[in-house]
Formats: sequence, C-alpha cells, structure tokens
Amino acid sequence: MTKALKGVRILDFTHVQSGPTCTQLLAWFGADVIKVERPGVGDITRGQLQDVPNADSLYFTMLNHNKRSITLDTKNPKGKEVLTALIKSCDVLVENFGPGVLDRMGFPWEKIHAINPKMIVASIKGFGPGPYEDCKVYENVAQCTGGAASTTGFRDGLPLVTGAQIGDSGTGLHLALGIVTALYQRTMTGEGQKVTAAMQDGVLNLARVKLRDQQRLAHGPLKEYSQFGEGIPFGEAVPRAGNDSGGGQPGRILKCKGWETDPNAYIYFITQAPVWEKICDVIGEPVWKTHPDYAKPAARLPRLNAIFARIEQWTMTQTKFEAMDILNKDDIPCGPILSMKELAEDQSLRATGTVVEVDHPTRGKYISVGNPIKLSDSPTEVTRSPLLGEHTDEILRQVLGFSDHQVAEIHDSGALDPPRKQAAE
Ligand code: CAO
Repeated sequence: MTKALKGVRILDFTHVQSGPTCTQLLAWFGADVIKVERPGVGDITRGQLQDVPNADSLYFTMLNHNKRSITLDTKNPKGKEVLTALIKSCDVLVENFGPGVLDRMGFPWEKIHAINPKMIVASIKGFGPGPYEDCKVYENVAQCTGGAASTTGFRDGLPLVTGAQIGDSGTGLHLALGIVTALYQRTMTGEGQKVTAAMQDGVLNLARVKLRDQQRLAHGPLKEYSQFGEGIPFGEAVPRAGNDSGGGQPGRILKCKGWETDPNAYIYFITQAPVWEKICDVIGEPVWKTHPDYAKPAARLPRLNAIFARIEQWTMTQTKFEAMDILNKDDIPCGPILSMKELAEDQSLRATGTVVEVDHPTRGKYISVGNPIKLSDSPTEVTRSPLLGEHTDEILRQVLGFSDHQVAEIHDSGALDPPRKQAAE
C-alpha cells in the first residue's frame, strides 16, 4: 500500500524534541526524512538521559523513528556545497535552531528560495516577532509563557507545568499541519513558502479555553469553577482551577478503591447534566433527582464540593476500572487515571499501533508511542531511529548522485568529521 507523503523529501535540521516530533510524523506518513546532524555529536538528545551505556537514548530513539541520518558540518565550505545540493533535492526544510542560526550558517530564506523556489522552509522558534523573539526556549518556558502554567494547578498553590509536552510535541504537531498545508498550496502555485510555528503560540492555542474564560470574567464569576461554590472571589485573571473541567460541566478527580497505597487509584468524574439522574441512582441518592438543592445544574453549583464528596464515597467502593465499567453503562463521562505502566502494558494500544515495540541494534528492544494519527490508506510501520551518520554515504550517492570521486572529496574535506576542537576534547 502506498504512503500519503510518498515522494516528499524532507531536509530535517531538527533537534531536541519540538522539531523531531514534527518530522517523525511526516516520516510516518511516508516522507523520506533526511536528518542532518553535526559530525561527532549529532542531535544532543542522543546522549541525554541515557539508560543504556553507549546506546542512543530513548529520548532520541522515541523522537526519530523512520528517518535517515547524514552527518555534515554545515560551516565547512564543502559541507555548504552538500547542503546546497540537499536543498535542491528536497521539498521541505524543517528546522528548530535558535533564532538566527540558519542565517548565520549562510542560508537565510532568500538564499534557500533562490536555490530551490519550490522549497518549503518550516521553522519552530520559542516566540514569534516581538520582545522575546531572540530567546532560546525549552518546553517548560513555553508552557509558562503560553498561558498553560498560570492556569494549571490549584488556586492556592504554585503555577504548574504539565507532563504532556504541549510546548515541544504540541508545536511539532502544529508545524506538521503547516507543512502539509503548504505542500498542498504548492500543488497549485508551484512555489515554496515559509511556515513558522512559535511555541508560545502553540501553547496558547491549546490553552484557548482559558482565554475564553478570561473574557467571561468580565461578565461575572466563572460559576463552574470550584472557587465559585466555595465563595472565593475571582481576581483579574483566570485562576488555576485544580481539576475542574474546562468544558463547563463540573468534574473532579476522585479516589477509588486502593487509593491509600496506589498513587493512581483515581477516576475523573463529570457530573454532566443530561445524566444527572443516572448519577443519583448509581451513588444511591435518588432523592437528589427531584430535591430543589440538587435537581438543576444551577442549584448544584454552590454545592459541588459536597456533591463530589458524596460521589467519592461511592467511587471509593470500586476500583477505577470497575467504576469505569459501571458508569459507562449509563453514559456517565469518566476516565480512570492511567499510569505510564498501565499504558505501556495496555493490549488495545498495542493492537492499534499506538504503543509499539521496536528493536534497535545497540540498545535492543524498547517500546515507543507509534503514530497516534491513523490513515486508512496510509498505514504506519514504525522503524528504528538511525545511528549517527548511518546513511551519510547512501544519501551522498543515491539522493545527491555524487560519484565515488566526489564522495571521496567530501570525506577528505573534513565536512563529515567533527570540528577539530571537539575531536580534541
Ligand atoms: N554543522 C555545523 N554547525 C551546526 C550544525 C551542523 N550540522 N547544526 C547546528 N550547528 C550549530 C549552529 O549553526 C549554531 O551555531 P551558531 O550559534 O554559532 O550560529 C549552534 O549549532 C547552536 O544551535 P542552536 O542555537 O539551535 O542550539 P542550542 O543548543 O544553543 O539551543 C535550543 C537549543 C533548543 C534552545 C534552540 O535551538 C532553540 O531555541 N530552538 C527553537 C525553539 C525550540 O525548538 N525549542 C525546543 C527545544 S526542545 O525543548
């Protein structure tokens, strides 16, 4: 079966997490992704958080599946020639260098566009144009500057960052959409264009409901926030809402059987209005169906803490999975808090390819998250990440068409070797 992006070639200048998640998705959809890495070191994550000595880290392997790797010193004159040839033969250049790096390398947009007018140049930066545009940015910086941290956590506690990498992987996803959109537009215009996604913007986009609430504040308190029921006045900005639901239907994380010893024996429970009567039956409070303090959503709002305390009395009699089964029969929205261990062992996620086992020549077998986006006519087969420079000669010959003599010249130039200073360290 053919792949959706078959025939698209990506010049992958990405590193760390944000950019690599983007190009990994494109590779899973069938693009030929050529990852250009610094000779000797490669993507810095190869050596970060290493769990197996002398093997690429999981940090690297889990973000760089289905790619090929070429090492190239792009500051070496011959290296620049190779890079120019790569620009001519690729459709998209993706990069998440620090601000200005590509220009300093001698490849600003104007030059790339002149070399290959069809090339799409896609970039992730921490910030868009403005006061912070020159800053280098990592995940948690984006979470803090994009509105996620100020709205995550409990009202009386510190702002919190989330475990989900919404700054890095979230922005990678945004960029991937920008790239395929630009590729589609190119089929009509024949021209490349610049695609940029700033991490701050990506996080703000994902925190969109909180900007909604910021404006609602001007018209009165946010009644679905626990703080309203607790009689605590709202300030000028959207507060942290603990585990309240963002959708306007009250929701909380509640203890389940075993919570005393299992840190994940909890369930998310939403008291969605249309199923309120069923909730009353399940928890053994049928009188709440008609009682004026409980029957209507507005009446319940000031009593949410007491209501959820009563629901929790019931959830504590069930395991999170038993509660899920019982509640789902009545379409009561809920979800067990699943640990990474449970997700890693989940057979249904294995069956769909969302969790995959991959073999690697130096580290052996490991599991990874596969492609979460399923295309019926473009199935994803996850293959291992490349070793550093594993495909250098293959790319020089097969993709760029260099002769043996030219390849030897490139080797002799030092363009494929680590810069001398690093080699001496
Ligand atoms: N050959 C020669 N030089 C190379 C090279 C190659 N193949 N690949 C990279 N380099 C050089 C660059 O030219 C640059 O040199 P100069 O600074 O002298 O111009 C240098 O490597 C450093 O590049 P960098 O600024 O991208 O890397 P960094 O480690 O200093 O910063 C990061 C990392 C992530 C903070 C920065 O790249 C960044 O802000 N990126 C944009 C935002 C982003 O994606 N952040 C997410 C990171 S994941 O949490």
